[in-house]
Order: sequence, then structure tokens, then C-alpha cells
Amino acid sequence: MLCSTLVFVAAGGCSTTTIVKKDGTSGGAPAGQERRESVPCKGGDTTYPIEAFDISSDEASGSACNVGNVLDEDGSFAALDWPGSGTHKLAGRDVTGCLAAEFGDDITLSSLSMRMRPVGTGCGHACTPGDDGCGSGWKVSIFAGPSIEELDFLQQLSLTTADFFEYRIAVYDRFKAKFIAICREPTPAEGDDIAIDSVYGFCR
Ligand SMILES: [Ca+2]
Repeated sequence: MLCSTLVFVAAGGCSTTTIVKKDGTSGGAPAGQERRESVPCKGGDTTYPIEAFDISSDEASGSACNVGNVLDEDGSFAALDWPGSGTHKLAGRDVTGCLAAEFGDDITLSSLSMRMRPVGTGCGHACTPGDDGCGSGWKVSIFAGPSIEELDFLQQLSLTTADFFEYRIAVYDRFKAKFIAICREPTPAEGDDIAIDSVYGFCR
């Protein structure tokens, strides 16, 4: 089970607690996940997130787990799940399980790359065989902004393969993107969830 790793046992299981925290130095970070140091970035350079957050609103409307796994491309993934009981809104859009990633100080992204694949059981709620079940869904919505509170909808994305694949999208200047969020779209809860191995960007 994804949610039984030591990191998340220590953090209280697959918690859906919303962690909106700008300063990782004063406690409150999930155990095992440390805020990374900001690395200065010139235009066109690759940049990696310094921290990841579960921004799902409550368990019923979706969950994210092992969110710190998006910080490294290593096959260990974060997941977005939905039990199907309701949705919540992000930038006016209906979403389910969501995670956010923060990039370094003074960094604005010009594009975003996400290594993702569908997964039958994201954070504990399994897909079911049949129409609109396992093997279906595969849609995420992407948000970007200068803070978690100011995320704006960027675009919807459909995964195209069952394997991990790197999806890259442009992030327009007006988003002032230091933060990004990835949410599982409210495609049927019986369908597949989303696994995210890593996220990185290119600096503006
Ligand atoms: Ca990873």
C-alpha cells in the first residue's frame, strides 16, 4: 500500500489535512519531508520544487498522499484519489484530490513538466472493473500562481499512456507561477487515480 510507507505512518496515515504553509522552518511539515533550499535560476534553466503540499479540502472530496514524492524522479510517486462523495472547488473549478508544489524564491516558471501515470488505487480507494472503471479517467487539471491562495486554472490534461510519461506544458507569464497544483478531475471515482513521480519546471 502506498499509504503505509514510514513517511506517512509518521504523518498520520493518508491524511487529507490541508497544509498551507509558507515557512517550512518552524514545524508543521509532514514528518520525513523537509523544505529544500532554493537554488537561483536563470531563464531557461531547469528548476525543482522545494516543497509539496496536500491541498485537498477533506477526505470525502478527494485526497492526496505521499506528496513529497514529487520532489524526486525516482519511481516513488505521490497520488491523487477520489472516493466519489463530493468535489471541492479550486479557482472556481470542480476538483477532487489535489497537490501543490512550491518552487524556489524569486522563481517564475515558463513551463512545467510532470511525470505521471494512471494508477488503480491512488490513496486507498480502488478502481472497479467495468465501463467508467479501471483503465478510464486519466484526466488532471493544472493550476499555477504566485501562492497557493492565488492559484488560477491553467489547463486540463489527459494522460495518454498507462506508463509513466513526462507531460510538459507552457505556463504563461500572467500566472506568475511560483506554485503549481495538480488535481484529479472528477471523472468517475470507480475509474483510475493519478500517480505523479516528479514535477519540475523551466525558469522564465
Ligand atoms: Ca518521485
